[in-house]
Amino acid sequence: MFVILGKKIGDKVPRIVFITGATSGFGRECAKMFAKSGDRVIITGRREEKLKELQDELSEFETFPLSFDVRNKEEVQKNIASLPSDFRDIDILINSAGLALGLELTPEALIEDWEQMIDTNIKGLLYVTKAVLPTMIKRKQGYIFNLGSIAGSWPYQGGNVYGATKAFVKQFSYNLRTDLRGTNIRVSNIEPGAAKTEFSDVRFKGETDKAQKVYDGYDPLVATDIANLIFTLANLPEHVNVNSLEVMPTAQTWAGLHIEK
Ligand code: NDP
Ligand code: 8X3
Repeated sequence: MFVILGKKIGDKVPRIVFITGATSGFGRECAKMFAKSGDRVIITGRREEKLKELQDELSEFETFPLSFDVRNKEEVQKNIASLPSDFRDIDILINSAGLALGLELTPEALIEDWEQMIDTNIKGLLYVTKAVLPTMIKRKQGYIFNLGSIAGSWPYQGGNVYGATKAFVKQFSYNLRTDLRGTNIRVSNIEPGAAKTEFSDVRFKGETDKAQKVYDGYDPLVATDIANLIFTLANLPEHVNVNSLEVMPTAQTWAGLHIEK
């Protein structure tokens, strides 16, 4: 029987879970779900106050905050190398940090927005993955969840570079899994459709009306839907690897959204 901070958590051996983008949305809900199930969770993001808030909310459970920007290669390496020994043997990596910026068509889109998406969704994910992999390879165990998107498979107007970064995440996930043959490390590319988080506030740069409109007239996915799926996959037997998981709100199809007037 394991006892963590005075709480019985059954016979389960706690896993060490490293989450990027834990200050909001999918990453935050994953942190709550894994921590409450008795896992030991490293929560990361740029906003220290949000990490503190989450740590306070999960004060009965084991969390370890690290604040860094995934775009900064040195910061990523330094922060991961600084983990105390009881948080170093990472079993599960959830690469959730990411963003879309703008919905302009290519001619009007801002190069700076494209660069930030590429630096975060592609390069940031690569820096974190590269820094976490050695401990997984050494221990011949691990599970990496990458947050792709339906936008990585299906084009839409204004999705130009955002969708392309998620296509990268998908193909990198498959290639990574291929490279890791024989290591016992699992890789899943999670591909959600429209989900109500801070995602649209970020995409529309604080224009709340525009952001809210994205979710009007139908039931979007919510962060717990995605956290539930990731948690379920993480609990499958070790010989099972789900390569990709595409999930949409029921109201969203390849024909677009069904909006109730
Ligand atoms: P949120 O905006 O709610 O969360 C995004 C998270 O990413 C925040 O915790 C933010 O933390 C973190 N982040 C962004 N930039 C950086 C950075 N440079 N360094 C470190 N952390 C960063 O969005 P979601 O939870 O919805 O999105 C999570 C992932 O899922 C993203 O990759 C997104 O592209 C993808 N996705 C989202 C969908 C949706 O409709 N919501 C659908 C499909 C995929 P902080 O600001 O504190 O640094
Ligand atoms: C987010 C989903 O369809 O808004 O990745 O691009 S979508």
